[in-house]
Amino acid sequence: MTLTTHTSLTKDQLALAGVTLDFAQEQLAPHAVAWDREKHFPVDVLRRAAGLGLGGVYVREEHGGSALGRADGVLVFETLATGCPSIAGYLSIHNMVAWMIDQYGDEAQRRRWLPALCRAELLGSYCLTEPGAGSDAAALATRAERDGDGWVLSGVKQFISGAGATDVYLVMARTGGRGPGGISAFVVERDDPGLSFGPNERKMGWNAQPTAQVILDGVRLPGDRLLGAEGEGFRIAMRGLNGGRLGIAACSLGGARSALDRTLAHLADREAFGAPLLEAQALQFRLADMATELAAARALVRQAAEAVDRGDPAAPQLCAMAKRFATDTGFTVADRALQLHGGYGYLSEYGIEKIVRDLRVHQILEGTNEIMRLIVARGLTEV
Ligand code: FAD
Ligand code: 2MC
Repeated sequence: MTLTTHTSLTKDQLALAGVTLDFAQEQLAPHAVAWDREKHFPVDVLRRAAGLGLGGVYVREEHGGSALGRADGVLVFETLATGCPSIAGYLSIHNMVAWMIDQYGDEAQRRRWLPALCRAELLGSYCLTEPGAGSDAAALATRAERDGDGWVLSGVKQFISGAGATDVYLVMARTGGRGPGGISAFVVERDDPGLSFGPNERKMGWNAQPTAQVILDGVRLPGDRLLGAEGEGFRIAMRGLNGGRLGIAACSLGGARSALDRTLAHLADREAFGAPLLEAQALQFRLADMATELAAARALVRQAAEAVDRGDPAAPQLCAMAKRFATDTGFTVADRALQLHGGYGYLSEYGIEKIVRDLRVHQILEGTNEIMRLIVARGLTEV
């Protein structure tokens, strides 16, 4: 890991990265290929990660969280993703949900859900996308109608990570008129009558976690399931995504870093034309570019994380820049690593093709990279 070592970390951050790296290498990496093949969602391992404080990374300590900032968080998720980007990606989403409840919930809501989410006894899912509203999230059609003191929710959420295996569903639904101002956020529990799930989607990567529709068929909720104020749901959802996009960006860095490290080892070991392939300068230059591009992406991710931590108004744009750049770079680096493995890169057992498949979706989810460009461009032209 010499080429990719961070140089400006505090002692605490180095210790955090060390613990997380051990966990990733011991508890995730040895099983990642099998979980992908068997489509196994390792809830027991998520609970062990929570034992290290990774179930409530950004949640305040009084509710069982680790109270870390985003600059720490990106380090955690990059390091975890060296073991398995899919599991690290799910844990990032779980932490987005926990952060939203901590940030926008009242005291009773925080007490009700956060301690168990921090221990990963309860797992979270984030439900924004619908069959008819993906990039244009403010066009969502799921309705929440008032019913006495409570609400009745009806609609379908599409592509929900963890759906069916998780317990706490943070659902954005329309309580008012068209557009972002008519949306509110609700906490739905797995056992709420009227909630059901579509089949686990068959997909290219991210196979170590389920993806399914969440179907709300007249789900009746008491009034205390509304998170934040009525009409605030879209802004809550977007603020959650600022941090979530950093988590996904960091997972791309971790997956690519692992692919690069494996490539170094493979080329040192593999001989052709009478010498180890690592001695070929053409390949060394390729590795140098991969390391350089990852370092640049990491710097952008850290810069955006620090902007979130200090409440910089430009943080949404910086998060979008970082997500776009790091997920594109991560995918390209992983794909080049596959090429440098020759035919072995294409075999499942080497784990490289799995990283490529996992990182591909990071360019799509939590806002496609086209939408990231839209956010950055709006920031440039809105002066
Ligand atoms: P569309 O919005 O239909 O876009 C299609 C294409 O058009 C894309 O290339 C897009 O970039 C482009 N496009 C759209 N609008 C513009 C524009 N204005 N300018 C330029 N290009 C544009 N969602 C959740 O809410 N929760 C989850 O847990 C979750 N997990 C996911 C897990 C997986 C494995 C996947 C694949 C998706 C997940 N998603 C989740 C959904 C994901 O966020 C959406 O797929 C994504 O936001 C894109 O929406 P869409 O698929 O409807 O594409
Ligand atoms: N941070 C903070 N606030 C934000 C924000 C952000 N990133 N983005 C929008 N807002 C606010 C914005 O400031 C505005 O507030 P106000 O009414 O106070 O002025 C409000 O939200 C409405 O925003 P816009 O007017 O920009 O809304 P518009 O509909 O034009 O566009 C867009 C919003 C395209 C940026 C948004 O729909 C978007 O991000 N789309 C992508 C959807 C997405 O990321 N989905 C991910 C699903 S989750 C997932 O994939 C997982 C794997 C979990």
